Amino acid sequence: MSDPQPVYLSDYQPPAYQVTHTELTFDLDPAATRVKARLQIERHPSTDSQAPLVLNGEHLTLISLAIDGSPVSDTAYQLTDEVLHIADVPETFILESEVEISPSSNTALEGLYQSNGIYCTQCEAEGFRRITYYPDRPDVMATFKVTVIGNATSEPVLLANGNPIDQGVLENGRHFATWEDPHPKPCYLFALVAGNLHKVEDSFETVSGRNVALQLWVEQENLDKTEHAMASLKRAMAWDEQTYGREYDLDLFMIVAVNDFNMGAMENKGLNIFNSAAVLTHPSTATDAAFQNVEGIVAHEYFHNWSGNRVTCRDWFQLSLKEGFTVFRDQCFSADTNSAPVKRIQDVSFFRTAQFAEDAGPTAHPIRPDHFIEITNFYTLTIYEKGAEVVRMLRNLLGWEDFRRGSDLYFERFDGQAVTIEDFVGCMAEVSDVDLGQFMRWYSQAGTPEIDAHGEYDYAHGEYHLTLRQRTPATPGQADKLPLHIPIRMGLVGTKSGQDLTLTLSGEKLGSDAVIHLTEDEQRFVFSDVAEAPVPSLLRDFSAPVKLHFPYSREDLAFLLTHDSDGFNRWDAGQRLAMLALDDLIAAHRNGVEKVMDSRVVEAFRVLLTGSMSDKAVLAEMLTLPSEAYIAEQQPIVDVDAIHAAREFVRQSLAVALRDEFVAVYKANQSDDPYAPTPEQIAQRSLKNVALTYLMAIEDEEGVAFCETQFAAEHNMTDVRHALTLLVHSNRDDIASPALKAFGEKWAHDPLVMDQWFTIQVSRPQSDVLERVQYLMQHPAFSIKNPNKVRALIGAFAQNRINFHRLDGKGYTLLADVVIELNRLNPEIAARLVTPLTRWQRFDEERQQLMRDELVRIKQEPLSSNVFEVVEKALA
Ligand code: B3K
Ligand code: ZN
Repeated sequence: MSDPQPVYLSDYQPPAYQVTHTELTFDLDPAATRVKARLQIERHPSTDSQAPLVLNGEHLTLISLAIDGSPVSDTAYQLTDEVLHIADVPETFILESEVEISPSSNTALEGLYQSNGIYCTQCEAEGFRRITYYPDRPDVMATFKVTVIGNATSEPVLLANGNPIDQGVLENGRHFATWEDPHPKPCYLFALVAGNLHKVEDSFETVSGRNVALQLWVEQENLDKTEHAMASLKRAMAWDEQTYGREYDLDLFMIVAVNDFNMGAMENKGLNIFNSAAVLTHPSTATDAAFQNVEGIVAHEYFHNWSGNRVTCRDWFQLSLKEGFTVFRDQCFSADTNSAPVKRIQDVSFFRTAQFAEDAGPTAHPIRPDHFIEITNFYTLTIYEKGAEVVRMLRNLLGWEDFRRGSDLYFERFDGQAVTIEDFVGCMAEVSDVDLGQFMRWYSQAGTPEIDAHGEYDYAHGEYHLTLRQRTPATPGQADKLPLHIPIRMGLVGTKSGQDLTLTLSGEKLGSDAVIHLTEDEQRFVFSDVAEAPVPSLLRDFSAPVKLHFPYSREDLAFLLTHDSDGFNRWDAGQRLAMLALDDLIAAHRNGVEKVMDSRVVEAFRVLLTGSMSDKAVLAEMLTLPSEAYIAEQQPIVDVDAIHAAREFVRQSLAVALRDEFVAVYKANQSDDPYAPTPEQIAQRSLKNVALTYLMAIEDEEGVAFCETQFAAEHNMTDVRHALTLLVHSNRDDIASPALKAFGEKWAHDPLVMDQWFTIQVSRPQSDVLERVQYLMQHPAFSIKNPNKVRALIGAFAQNRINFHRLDGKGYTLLADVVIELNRLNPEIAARLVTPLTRWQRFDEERQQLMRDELVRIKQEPLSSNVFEVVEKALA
């Protein structure tokens, strides 16, 4: 067998044949579902009349094939494992086919499969080809009419995209429903659901006064977990009308929750299918983070109705066109609905940890890749989150009003079309007259740009000289990089006044907070009329997805921590200050020298804890130390043990020095109010639980008692889970073991809570974790076929840095074993799971060798194209 081959953006050709209308009939059966397709097909005017019709199709058994009512003879077509080739077809015709598929044996969860007995589909990116023979590409857009036939008892509910137009009873206990979607769509947005589902219903009146029925379909036992998702949906619908002028375009919008799903959710037209983890919430089963995640994902999928569905991607290289824009939209929605600074801090914190790591590793790729082997591998942090950062930069470069005009133009001009990133950016340039030529490089250059900044205050002339130098490191296949257009929002904070000074650049007054544009490799900015020595506050609100280095002293950082007018940079100053202390401690640990806590960090924390900061949510973030993963990203070679030891030392030192303050904060933020996922309550819980985390760093007796009480009170899952986690991660097994057991028994029936139960155990620092993972893989609640379980147990273990990276290599072996098994069952999940091993270059030689050995072992297997592509890059 030859290795899978890449496809190239430069090879793009418009489709030779368009499907203008698609009719499908599904006769459902677990192992032998019959799918009849009736496609109206037209040859593209520029296509040669001899051009064959080539349709994608995988894992299909062809039963029959006819053109305009006449069977296609065996010699007139060719069939491979991947395509159906018909040599001679008319200019316009009806193609009818019938195939058989087996949803019950579909463990890849792409195409039509069964989850807990419920039939459901996942077609993005290339899953529709597992349903019927079709030109499975996003630039083929058709109207759809779909009939679903199922068993009336086991599949009382039969759903598809669009509006229901017919239903009825058939013989042998069967029944049917017919659905019609009037909006032409690519087949990746096709959806079908059938099973024993129950609905919660609501409605939304659109801005133009139309009534839209909203339905949330779940299994019966989950009916009490839908309220938050429904409320989030309504908020998202209203927000998109108010913010982007976008109204919903069908009379019905449905969301279905299923347990087995590769990603979070899918934006199928009018029929979103969700991973149950991304939709179900209840105060007793879901944490605040889960509530916020659900709100964000419900909104994200809804927003796709315009950014993705009405206007879609020409080809999969343009994936970020819909994903980057839609992530940006959902981020803004969540910021408007909750605490804006906290949303930004959390997003950036995650971005700088995970996307920076991706951009620095062997699978680094541009926001618009120029080739891929398996598109499923490109649903990445780069396409999604870096894509969103680039859209955010556009919004900031144009200002909101022009950006909104550009977005209006984009939606109007390209409605019903499949387009490119140039089309989107072109609209933005057209309405604003901003030259975005150089800016386009963000889409084609991979890697995280690094900016070295230096500043000097010239007392004699009252000037501040700021020099910025940019470089983007080489990434696989891209050795040389060109300078990017980097907008840097900044201020100069006067060290005497503590205020932002007015920025005057080349005689022009820019105000006290302004954006400067770095476009060259190196640029010098001279600010005049600077009356006092300032500390620069650079990259405010993380105005560009870059690493910015400035030689701040610890005094500078302590000053910015309390004086910067930009909330994000106040937080970032705290992170930088903590990082400087952590660097010293990591070095001390490596050199076997006694660790000494930097008193400036202690004092900064004391100021925070006892000061008058009113935003508890931001305060909780400011009191949170950089994660081990983030610290690792800052080190040239990752020393997992030194990082863990240094961070623990800081946590314990702060807890010892500020014990009484933490106790006071904990007590002051207790509440018996009934749970609500409001920003105020979430802020209070975060702050309380951060304080408790410090107290448990020293296993303070009062802290242990707080944990026990908080766990036993069962007030809400945020508090219960946090208390249980702290106990399980402490050395108080006497209390933790019975608590863990009780929790596991109480929630044995709830898969989403059992996911949490798995994660809590396998992320503890104690060295027995590997054995625990092996043991829990045999637990009845675990299944390797369920992606949520794999993420909760194996994925979480691979994030447990000191245990996954144990020096005997057993952590790596365990992960590789699971990857090998999953490669056969679910290649998409297998390829994601292998990621931690691909980062081997970042570690010491001994670990590098162990990790590479496991990658080589995986490579020797007969691999799916998904895992092949990732492992091949990792070993290149
Ligand atoms: N568009 C989907 C992605 C599904 C792809 C899975 N292979 C989810 C989202 O971004 O909304
Ligand atoms: Zn999306």
